[in-house]
Amino acid sequence: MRKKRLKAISFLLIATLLMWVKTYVIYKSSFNIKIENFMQEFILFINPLSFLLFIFGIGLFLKEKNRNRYIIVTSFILTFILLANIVFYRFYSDFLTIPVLFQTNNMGDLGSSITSLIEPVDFLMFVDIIILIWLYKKQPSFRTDVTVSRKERAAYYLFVAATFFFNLGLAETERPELLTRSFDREMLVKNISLYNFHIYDGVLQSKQSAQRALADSNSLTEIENYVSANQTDRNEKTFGQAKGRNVILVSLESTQSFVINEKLNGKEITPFLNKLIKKSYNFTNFYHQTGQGKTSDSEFIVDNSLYPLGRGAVFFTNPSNEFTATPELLKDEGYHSSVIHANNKSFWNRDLIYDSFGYDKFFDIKSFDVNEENSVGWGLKDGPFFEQSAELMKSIPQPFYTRLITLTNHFPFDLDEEDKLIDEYDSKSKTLNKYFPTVRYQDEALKLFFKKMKEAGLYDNSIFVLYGDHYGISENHNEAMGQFLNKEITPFEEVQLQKVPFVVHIPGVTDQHPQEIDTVGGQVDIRPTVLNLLGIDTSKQIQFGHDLLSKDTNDFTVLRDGSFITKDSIFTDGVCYNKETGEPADDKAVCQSYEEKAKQELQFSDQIIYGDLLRFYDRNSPDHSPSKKEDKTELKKAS
Ligand code: GP9
Ligand code: MN
Repeated sequence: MRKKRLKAISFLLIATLLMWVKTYVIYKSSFNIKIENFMQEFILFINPLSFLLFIFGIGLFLKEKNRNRYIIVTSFILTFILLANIVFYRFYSDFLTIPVLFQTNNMGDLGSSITSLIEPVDFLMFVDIIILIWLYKKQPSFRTDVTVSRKERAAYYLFVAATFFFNLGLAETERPELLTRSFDREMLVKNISLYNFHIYDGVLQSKQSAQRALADSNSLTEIENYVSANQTDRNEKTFGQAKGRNVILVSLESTQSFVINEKLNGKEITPFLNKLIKKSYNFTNFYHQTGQGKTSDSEFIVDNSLYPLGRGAVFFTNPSNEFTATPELLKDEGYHSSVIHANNKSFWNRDLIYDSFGYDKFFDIKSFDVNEENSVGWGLKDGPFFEQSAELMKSIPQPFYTRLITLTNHFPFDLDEEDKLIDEYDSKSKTLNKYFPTVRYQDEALKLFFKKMKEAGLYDNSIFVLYGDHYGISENHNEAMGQFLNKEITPFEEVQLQKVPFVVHIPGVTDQHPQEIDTVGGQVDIRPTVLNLLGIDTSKQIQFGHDLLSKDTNDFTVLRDGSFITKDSIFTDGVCYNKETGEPADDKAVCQSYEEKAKQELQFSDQIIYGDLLRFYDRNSPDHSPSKKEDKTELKKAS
């Protein structure tokens, strides 16, 4: 009896086993998946199983005769998907995604060389299918032609589900928030398999396409009206103050404002920054506005002056949207644009979205000399990163706009002994304790960077824009944070802790006339503030930011969770606080007028992203005519 049952699925199990082994062999031989410990290797090994059992198991619903054919055809299709990924990987060292398949220019590059990318050994991939066909034809005893009952099918799929959740559970412990936060393709393949990654990608894609399909040019009218009604006048005194200079933005990893001008055991945590802000425009009421996309969200905000999404990372959900990012605006002024970051180019999908933003160049990990000695935690240490970046920057055509993204001050804040310039803090939170030495290290690296910029002759003709990308210490560490700051971390304080540094240093200008600016602002304001300093008018842009140097101040910023900050109040979790006392406000009206505005802005921004609405906006045509823009998109597609 049992033998008969097993016989019912023997062909299916053989096919699964062959495909499982094949997938693992391909993982190891054709892709460059970094494995750091045994658990990761184990997850990689088991991850194809649940999907393969699932897909082959569909055969159990088919008539006996068709079942075997289905299994062979499925093996063939899966092999083809593997092969497509292998070939694509050879060219791009990346996995296939649906947007990539439709990126005609990418595929164009690949199309011509596709034959040269296929190697003779690839045909070995079909060996297991030949075995399957041989078994099917010559070994009837292996054929699956016994009827399977409903109960048996249910039991089978229960097992499949158990396998899947076992895999996902392990993956989640190895990489928390894998599906919602960490969107690196390599990470997904490593944890949930190449097959499930494609399904995941497909779900993202269809969700997004539906919203895009429903949008038309009218969807933008209301937003356009809102944006132009909310303009602030520019400050004529600062407008153009840095005209024609190189723009060097530095994203300070996980750096919050509370470390600035603060000491630990009598030692400054950021001695260099503390000095620099005295020779700069220093914005003291400035907040990060990131969501789950963390660093990538901050990049999105800074380059577009739009809000990130409430769920997921724009970098992953909408990489092929039409954007009017800063590189595109600066191109009109003759600027070269680049990003410098020592990580895999596909991390956060950067390689794809930077193309959409119009970047000329991405100096990724391949541009750097990275080895055991100069790495810690997430990779290349900030010191050597800045040093090597300075070298790279010498070769960029001027004027340039470049964004450098630091890495060392990243959770779990690991640091080599020799780089620890201050003590760890002493509290119950290991995370907070370790945070201070890495912030201190980053500060030292910044000092080195400025020195190198001077040596490279790039200091005087540049403008330096430094900002914190997002929080480093989450609310899970409130108790320890309270101990450090010597106050209880209430929801009101929690919002205040979302403040990050924003410093604009203009050699020859701000060192003569530094200024502390307490206007309430957020990352969306970076672009209009910086571009106005360059003397570039952004009032025609669809953007939510304002020039924080403007006299006609706005004093309002909304965080991605809907909390907002104004001159006098803070609104969070439905409570309106008086900024001065930190107590719930007696007069709710101080928040009420802003509540609608906060919701509205986030909603408008979401609509722009999900609907890909900027494809209907032509900043260069006098009436921003949507129809012309549509033509432009069509033209682009056709060429
Ligand atoms: C990775 C780095 C960190 O390249 O930017 O990303 P995060 O985890 O901070 O979003
Ligand atoms: Mn970050």
